[in-house]
Amino acid sequence: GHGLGPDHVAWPPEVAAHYRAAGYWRGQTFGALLTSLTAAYADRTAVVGERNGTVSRLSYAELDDAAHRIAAGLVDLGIKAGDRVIVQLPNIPEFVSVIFGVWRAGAWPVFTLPAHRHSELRHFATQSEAAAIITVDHHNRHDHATMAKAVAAEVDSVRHVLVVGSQEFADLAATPPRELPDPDPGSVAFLQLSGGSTGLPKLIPRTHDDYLYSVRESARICALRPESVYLAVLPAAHNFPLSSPGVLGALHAGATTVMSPSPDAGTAFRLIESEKVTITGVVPPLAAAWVQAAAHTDRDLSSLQVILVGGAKCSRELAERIGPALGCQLQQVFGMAEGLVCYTRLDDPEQIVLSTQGRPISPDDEIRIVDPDDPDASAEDEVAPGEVGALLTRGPYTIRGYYRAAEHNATAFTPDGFYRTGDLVRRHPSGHLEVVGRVKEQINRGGEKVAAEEVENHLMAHPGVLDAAVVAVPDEYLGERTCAYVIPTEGSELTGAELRRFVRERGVAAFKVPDLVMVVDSFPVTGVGKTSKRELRAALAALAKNGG
Ligand code: J2J
Repeated sequence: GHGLGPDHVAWPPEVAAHYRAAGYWRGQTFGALLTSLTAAYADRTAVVGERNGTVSRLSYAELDDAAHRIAAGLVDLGIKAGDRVIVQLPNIPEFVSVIFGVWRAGAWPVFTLPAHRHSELRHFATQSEAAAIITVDHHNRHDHATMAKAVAAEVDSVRHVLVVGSQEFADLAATPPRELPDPDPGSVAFLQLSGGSTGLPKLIPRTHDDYLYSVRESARICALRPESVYLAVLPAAHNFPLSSPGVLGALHAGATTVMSPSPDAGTAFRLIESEKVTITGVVPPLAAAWVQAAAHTDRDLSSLQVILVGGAKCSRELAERIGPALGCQLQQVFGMAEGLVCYTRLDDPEQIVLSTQGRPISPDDEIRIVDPDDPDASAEDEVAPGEVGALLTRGPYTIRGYYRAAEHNATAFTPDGFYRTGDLVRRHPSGHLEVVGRVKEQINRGGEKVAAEEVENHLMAHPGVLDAAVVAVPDEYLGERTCAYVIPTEGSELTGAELRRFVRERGVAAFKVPDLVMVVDSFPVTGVGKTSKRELRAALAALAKNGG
């Protein structure tokens, strides 16, 4: 690799040379991509969306112009190449013009979710030493502008808070466009967020070269064409709706992206009908909700050809119902913001589509399935073919290390650069992977990832909590929910409601607030004296069986 700097772990130079020679890394930046798309598709619609009830449509030429102006405005503000810019925007058309504007300024978007709250935003700003935050005034009754300003007051590096919809932002977005230097395509383009399993969420550095490879191949694998219409229902900043094939895959194909302001079936079905949506991507609980809603909708969903389902395991039962209920083809996707993305292919046999989570994008995605009981297992410790093991991966769009996280990288990656995904998988003879569980201390709450330790730390900040352990509890709708076991300090009277309020008020995304709280005297321990989360989960299962 080159030019990644001391905050990054680059691919070894000979590996990077191979990825270039193989044509995976093509030396194009996001800004240059938009320029070439605009030359090819100028008058076609790039983005459709609503803000405060007003529908807008941006052609490729208009998007290109908006991104040029935002870039010039950011540079005039003092944003420099390599500066980090936190982007916290809902699914509005400006999401797309803003991220391309930041890219053209040579800066790096830091992709936070609208659900993130004060303590998370402050952590991302601190960890990335962000120069600016771009947000909206209000979204879902939360005051994002005030939150961003509070973070700016606490974190020295943050010099600007830009609020889309304000006069100040309108003025910035009206800056006369000018050509700006194109960054090195091998350099970092943005920071994505990790689902995490330890303390605080890690930042994931993705380069123009590596990400555009996954976007280009995703668009091809999902058969996107200029006539396609992609509906973004999940928050666009998440890796799945961003790139699998997502907003960027749709743009790459010259297609149209429709930004859905909400994931609910009512809104999505209305947009599928009115915009003649051909493809979308959802998490399993949403797919289940849509399957139910489709049984009694008056909307015409016949334009829909493909629905991608991923982010969490799609059960066989649900997989079987999706196609018939929505009148389209199911495509399973198993991906991660760190890199590796697997898809079932559109011409795969039905049995494979229903029972696996797909196979990797690239012939150079290296897959090793290793001893699940050894957290230090190396790539050589492979299980027998067809057996379940822990998934390690390395490849042309999988990071070799988190941003500014040397200590964590030492365990999250093998010494030879394989990423320990923490997922338990089995490989079918066809090369397709079936996800059967995980070894990481994470709860997958319907696709939203909760790091057990992060929530435990919030709970332990409560003066009445002596110790806390957060585990997953099976849930019919979400697949899993979170349960916090807490041991009170002597004499303290803890209630679940009080602890949930406490965690929420510390400023975290609502999906991280424990769904269940169990106040106990002690935790079961393992042979080596560690809290046995396995036994805590078993205790919950036994409770559920005995009717709670
Ligand atoms: C089981 N577990 C899955 C699946 C992800 C496309 C799609 C999803 C993500 C994503 C993504 C799963 N079945 N089909 O980035 O580009 C769990 C695994 C994985 C973790 C990654 C994309 N699809 N998972 O979900 O970074 O545990 O990315 O390691 O949020 O989600 O989470 P995240």
